[in-house]
Amino acid sequence: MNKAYLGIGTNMGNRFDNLSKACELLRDSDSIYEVKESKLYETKPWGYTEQADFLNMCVEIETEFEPYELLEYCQKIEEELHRKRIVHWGPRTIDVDILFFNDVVSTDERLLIPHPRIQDRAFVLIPLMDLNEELLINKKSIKEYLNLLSAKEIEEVKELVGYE
Ligand code: PH2
Ligand code: MG
Ligand code: MG
Repeated sequence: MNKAYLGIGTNMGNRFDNLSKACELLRDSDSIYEVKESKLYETKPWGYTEQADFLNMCVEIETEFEPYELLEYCQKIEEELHRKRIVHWGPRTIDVDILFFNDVVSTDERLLIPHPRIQDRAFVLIPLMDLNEELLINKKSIKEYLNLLSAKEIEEVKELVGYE
């Protein structure tokens, strides 16, 4: 059995529904077991900043998929939730990225694992910490990377009532 970590983000439509549906679709797969969810975070857009705030989370999954099969399944979820690719790093109903897959290193341009920008993104590091504080990138802990970043634009979502 393989263990993988996924990063999920959304900043269009009902963001909470989008995250819920993405997790439901992960659980629907016969090849994915044990979907463990992080907390949810409202985050300021990173990279391309002229867009709405995101909701972000991470999940830890156990899966029989191999990396490319998991990639295809993540893309299927994105299609299902009507993601359109318009602006690079721009607004999206859902983005499902593979962050880690066991300790696989893939340098193929279609599938880079570990995800190359985890260490720059507090919106990924913080929910990853909810799931597993022991994860390492280049032999450094995610906590060490997080100490180098500002986490002030990452707000835990505590009250879901009326949330979009
Ligand atoms: N995703 C991006 C670009 N910028 N910013 C936040 N806060 N959250 C994201 O998920 C995100 C982003 C491209 O994948
Ligand atoms: Mg993506
Ligand atoms: Mg992404």
